[in-house]
Amino acid sequence: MKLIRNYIDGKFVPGTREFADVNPADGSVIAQVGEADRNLVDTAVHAARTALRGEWGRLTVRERAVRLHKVADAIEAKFDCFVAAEVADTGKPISLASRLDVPRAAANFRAFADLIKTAGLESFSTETPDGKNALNYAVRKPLGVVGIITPWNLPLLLLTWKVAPALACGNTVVVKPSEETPATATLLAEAMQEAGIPAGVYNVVHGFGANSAGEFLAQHPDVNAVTFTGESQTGAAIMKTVASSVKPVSFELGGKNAAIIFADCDFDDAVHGVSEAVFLNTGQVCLCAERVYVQRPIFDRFVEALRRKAENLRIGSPLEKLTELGPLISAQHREKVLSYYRLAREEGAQTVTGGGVPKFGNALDNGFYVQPSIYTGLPELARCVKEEIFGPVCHVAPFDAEEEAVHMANDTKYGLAASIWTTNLKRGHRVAQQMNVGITWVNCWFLRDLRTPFGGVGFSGIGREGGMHSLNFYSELNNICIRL
Ligand code: NAD
Ligand code: 6OH
Repeated sequence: MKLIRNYIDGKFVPGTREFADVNPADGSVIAQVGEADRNLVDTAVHAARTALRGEWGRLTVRERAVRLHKVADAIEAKFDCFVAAEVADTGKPISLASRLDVPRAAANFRAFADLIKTAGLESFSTETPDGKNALNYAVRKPLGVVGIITPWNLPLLLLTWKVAPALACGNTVVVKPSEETPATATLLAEAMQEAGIPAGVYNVVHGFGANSAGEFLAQHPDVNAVTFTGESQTGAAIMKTVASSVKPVSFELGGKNAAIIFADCDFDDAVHGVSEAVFLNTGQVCLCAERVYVQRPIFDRFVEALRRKAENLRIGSPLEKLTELGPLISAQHREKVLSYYRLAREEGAQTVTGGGVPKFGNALDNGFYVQPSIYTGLPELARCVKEEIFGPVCHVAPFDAEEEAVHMANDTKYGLAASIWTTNLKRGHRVAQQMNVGITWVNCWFLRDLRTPFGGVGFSGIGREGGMHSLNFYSELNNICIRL
């Protein structure tokens, strides 16, 4: 059986215990994973700290950028290995991993390599009391050792979204990928070696959250900052863990995102876009829409068109090129999603489609599949309308007036993303500007430009990453004031 190892100080090391890496498409064990105990996490943090003072710390910005481009080259050279590993770990369709996850991983390194070379900083000419001048300018320094804790839904994409800017700013990192999807973080270590990233700059520790590698990393006194993507409750736990050492945190957390569809939308475009927003990656994207609000004149037609989309999605083996919908990540997560399917009915919803588990008559029946599901008829206070489900499911509700849609969309403790579908651009701007979220799309969804601010409000996160926002999180500014 294959062993997925930790990567510490440039070496692949087994753990002190092992746990199973399960393929969600058929429940088979694909590898054992070496779990890092507190000592191994400590060794990784120590290696990362030591590497700050070595060759890595002496590279110029331009030299760092060249190495990061080499990491992207190495990812592209191993494209098929990364895709295969990501598909086996997550069960996502091979077409999705090939067009989204792996290309984005390479793009993350290229984007931040290019940005750090051109990023400027403010300077101010300041009048002194004696009528002369002082010059203020800031210099950018690495934070030091950054702890990076990531989830299972877009494992490599979300890991590299943080590793790339952290390295671009000159930090060293210790990453703790999700226990559900450990493979690509270790594979990335091979790419780092090939790209000439010095030992200790990129370290991987495998394990779980509480009382395991995740918590040991967040607690470690020599970790200078923690960046985390995952559930809001986990964010709260990590915040508690780091509070006593006053570490900066960046949190990209959960969502209960709304899509608002106006009667004047381009109907087919909106149906297609909302279907993607609900079902992509089996609904396991933090940006997915689980609340769909449709203006009354097109409500019935829209629900019917979305139903047809859901029923025509090709569910099946992630390895089939044409598969559009894979399984959920785990048996436990499937139980959670199915419990919401049951709850929706208990709360009085009408099932438009789905609500159960598909049958294949082959090994996929041992996988963690659910049917894509659409519900209507719930009151806005229903738990299924308020709580993040993180599956291929949405509730569709009608609205009459624009203000009503804005109110319902904003009536949530989350605030990650929203999408608005209208051909009236004035309305698009007006509604978008009223959304209490970090990211609003008009007539599109998950259209990403890596320079833009990314993050959420309320339970959806703290801070923004992306472009200069990432550089500002992953560096400390030292302002220098010189009396001239
Ligand atoms: P999760 O919070 O369960 O786990 C994420 C990571 O945190 C894992 O590596 C886990 O081992 C670790 N962890 C868990 N408890 C910990 C602790 N006490 N201390 C330190 N580390 C700990 O999240 P998940 O189930 O892997 O991912 C799904 C969730 O992530 C959803 O809520 C989704 O909305 C959210 N998410 C948000 C974004 C975003 O950008 N806002 C992106 C992707 C996923
Ligand atoms: C959440 O599941 C998806 C997050 C996406 C990004 O962070 C990104 O940079 O595209």
